[in-house]
Amino acid sequence: MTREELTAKIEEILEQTPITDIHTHLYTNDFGGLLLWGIDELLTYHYLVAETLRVVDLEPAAFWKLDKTQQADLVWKTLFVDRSPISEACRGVLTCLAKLGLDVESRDLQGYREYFASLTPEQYIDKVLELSNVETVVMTNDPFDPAERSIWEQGGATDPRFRAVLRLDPLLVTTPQGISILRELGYNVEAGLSKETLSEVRRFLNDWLDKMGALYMAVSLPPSFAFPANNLQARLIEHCVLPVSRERNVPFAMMIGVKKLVNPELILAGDSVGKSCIEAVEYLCANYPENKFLVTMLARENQHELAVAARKYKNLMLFGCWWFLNNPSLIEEMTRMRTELLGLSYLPQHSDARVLDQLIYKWAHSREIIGKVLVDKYSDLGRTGWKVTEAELKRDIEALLGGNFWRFLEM
Ligand code: FIX
Ligand code: ZN
Repeated sequence: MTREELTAKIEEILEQTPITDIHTHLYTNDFGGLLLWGIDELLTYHYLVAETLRVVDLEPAAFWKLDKTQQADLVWKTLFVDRSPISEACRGVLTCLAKLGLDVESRDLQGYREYFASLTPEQYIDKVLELSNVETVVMTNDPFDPAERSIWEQGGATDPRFRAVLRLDPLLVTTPQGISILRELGYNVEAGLSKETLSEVRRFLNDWLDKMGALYMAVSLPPSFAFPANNLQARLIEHCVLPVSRERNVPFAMMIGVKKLVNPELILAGDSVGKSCIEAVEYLCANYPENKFLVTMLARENQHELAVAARKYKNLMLFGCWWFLNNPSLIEEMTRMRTELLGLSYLPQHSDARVLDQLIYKWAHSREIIGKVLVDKYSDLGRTGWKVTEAELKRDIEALLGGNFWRFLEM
């Protein structure tokens, strides 16, 4: 194959291969208003709120007093009209509109709103999954949130295209609050983490893994995350999460490196990033070989050592270009490095979509970059005389876009 033929074939296969998006903040329509979609939600995504509040003459508190439409109007004027929408999060909004067949050149925000108003959530879910070719949307589900919990207690997610994840931040990061909620839910727990409490926490994990049919357990951890450690978090991980994870053969996902609320006024947009300690990941993978760990780290500085760690432990599956890394320059850098170090045994991307429409742009942008890297890598292969077949390209790309995840779950 010539480079041009290889490029066309790789791009075609990337487009045609259905994706499993292993980490999102999306919901099925069963969850009502928790499922965010449409232009006003796209424009008020916390990435764009941060970019707006950097340049607009308005205090965050005043911004939050605006209603959703007013917030979206301000973001649109500030980032799209008064300035060119050149950031990745701005461009993403326009990619969504373009892929939906709307006239981006018109800059007609009202017209865009009328389009979305003409759709039902069910219609739009079908449209977005078709346009993005995302076959499975893996959610982030929080039983500590009363609004979400009540939906699960009435039957939960009923759309098989969406799968659940048991998210544990209130228990593992803000432990006192998590323990008090478990007590309210009828679990016999107390702050001191007695043997009885640890047993009851395991019962809670099993109850909710069952209720949700969750694919894995997950937590977001600060740069200071250490393991082993003499603290509540380590005790709960060691005596509750890891045993249940092992017994049920479900991975434990650690998303490491978030500095929460460095600017609290920005609320969701107020989190930042810090370099984390790879030794905690290495210790867990080495000392709990029967456990499986999905890991993504938020600092660019952690990416090389995480990829090297993945070479050492088959029970470590690294995934995604998370949050502040989900930008073309860093996605390309990370995907090249990971392919060179790990071949095809990793998961290059997840969307982290909070707004349904974002599946369209986050995957369109990532496919383009992953394709660029793969063309170079298979071209390098070709120069040795190795001729990769179309079937092999399909096999390899299927692995990267989700197959590795499902096989890791089965491992
Ligand atoms: O902890 C997480 O799942 C993070 O992805 C979110 O808290 C974060 O706000 C986000 O959506 C980043 O893309
Ligand atoms: Zn997330």
